[in-house]
Amino acid sequence: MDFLAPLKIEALNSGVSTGISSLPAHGEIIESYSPVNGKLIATVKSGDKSDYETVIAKAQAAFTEWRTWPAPRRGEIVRQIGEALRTYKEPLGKLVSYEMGKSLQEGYGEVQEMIDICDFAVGLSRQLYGLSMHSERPAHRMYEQWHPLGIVGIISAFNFPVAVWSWNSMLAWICGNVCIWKPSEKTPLCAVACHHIISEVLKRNNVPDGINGMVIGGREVGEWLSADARIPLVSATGSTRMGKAVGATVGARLGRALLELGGNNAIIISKYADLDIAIRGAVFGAVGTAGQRCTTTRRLIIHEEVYDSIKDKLLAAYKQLRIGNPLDENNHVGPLIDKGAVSGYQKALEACKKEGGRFIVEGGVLDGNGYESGCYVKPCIAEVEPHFKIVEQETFAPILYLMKYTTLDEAIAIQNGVPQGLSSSIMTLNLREAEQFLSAMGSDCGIANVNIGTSGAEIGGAFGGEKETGGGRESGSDAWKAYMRRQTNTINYSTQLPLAQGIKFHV
Ligand code: UN1
Repeated sequence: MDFLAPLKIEALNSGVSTGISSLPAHGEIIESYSPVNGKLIATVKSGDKSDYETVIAKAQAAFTEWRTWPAPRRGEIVRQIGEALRTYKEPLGKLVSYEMGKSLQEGYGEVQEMIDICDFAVGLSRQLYGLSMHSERPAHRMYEQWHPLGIVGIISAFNFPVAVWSWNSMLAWICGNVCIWKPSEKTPLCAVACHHIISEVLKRNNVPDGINGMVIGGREVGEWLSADARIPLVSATGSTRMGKAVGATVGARLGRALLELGGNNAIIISKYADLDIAIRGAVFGAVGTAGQRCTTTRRLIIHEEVYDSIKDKLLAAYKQLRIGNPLDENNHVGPLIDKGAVSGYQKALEACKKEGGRFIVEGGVLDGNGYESGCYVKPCIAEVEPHFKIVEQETFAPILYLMKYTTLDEAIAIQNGVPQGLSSSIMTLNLREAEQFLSAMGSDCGIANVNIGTSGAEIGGAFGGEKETGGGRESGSDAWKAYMRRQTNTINYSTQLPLAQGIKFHV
């Protein structure tokens, strides 16, 4: 636990902060247990409604100043945050691995994703472009500008406890917004650590205290943010159930919600696939992060001619998997986040069997030496029919469903035939198949890949999906526009007042 001291994690930490200062918190104490070994890491005092109000007031005041900073200057702050994250990559990556349970490589990878979004945001801080248009009236100029919104509420999930918050906050900041973060109460220490790392940068640069608010707590904090008309944008990552509640509450006050919710991602493996790449993509996609990414591969839709050989290769690959302490780099698969997740996994296995699923790699909960936390489960594989109810659901665990297809049209229909629409892939070396999959008649997902698995998207693309995934886009491309308001400006520099549409109006 050599990583706790550099991150200034103490036995009891405040879960309320305005960015530079941690504030006294008045809510319940949250205990953070590691799913790695079941041990208590540290505790966090959560925020109550009065703490929330303090953070909001500070954020509102900070916004009036922060919005006057030129965007490239805001970018310079984010550049320094990226530098600080490089300095703390090792301890923060270890804490992510220890508190959340993902492998150490993936913990480091998550911090790298934060660093990458900082670099992206720095460049973007000089590229918040609006268009200029030709006015239909003489001696008029028309153009658009992008202005900040104000306070951005960020609700993030346990599975990417730091990266997803950084996608939102780094972009929101260069756009001139201030943020209030409600991290998952399952990974509160990762959030506290981020605050400590960033507060040094904010302090050194005299950034107004309040741009980086945080209120750690249960679902009530999410409800306060969603219902609060002082918060023009709420960006929420998590389950579809949570997203529907946030979307409805934010929608009822006509605020904006940016939702990144569940996925039920499939890989189509064609008879023209490079089978080695297909297997590697499928196995990492299915068991990486113990199946707890929203981009995890949950379904393989396999051409009948290669079905048996894919099955054999999967069986061989799953035999090699080492399950255990994720901080030990020899292990491939760590624990699930908590015992609740383990019971969700067990229920899904039962439901799958009940519907007629056949397990070719059996699941089960591990116990004994090294598995004392009770959170380690066996990655498993079932042969199913696409119409099974359980196959239409997202279970946040390493359960992989296999299905057979004959024609590509059929495979695409199976792939699209679920309520979620986040990530999708086709493994094929056939150009016609690949292009059909990417066309308007192909995948209906926000992310569609060729010869790459469903997980592990780069930050440079817009990240998110359709249908029950919520429709939001975060991270790269022009996702920044969601964090700004567009203003159309028309300027008359003539001596007349011509009206649009040629209307004549004389008085
Ligand atoms: C998530 O699981 O919420 O594409 C985010 C990926 C990661 C992000 C996942 N870059 O798998």
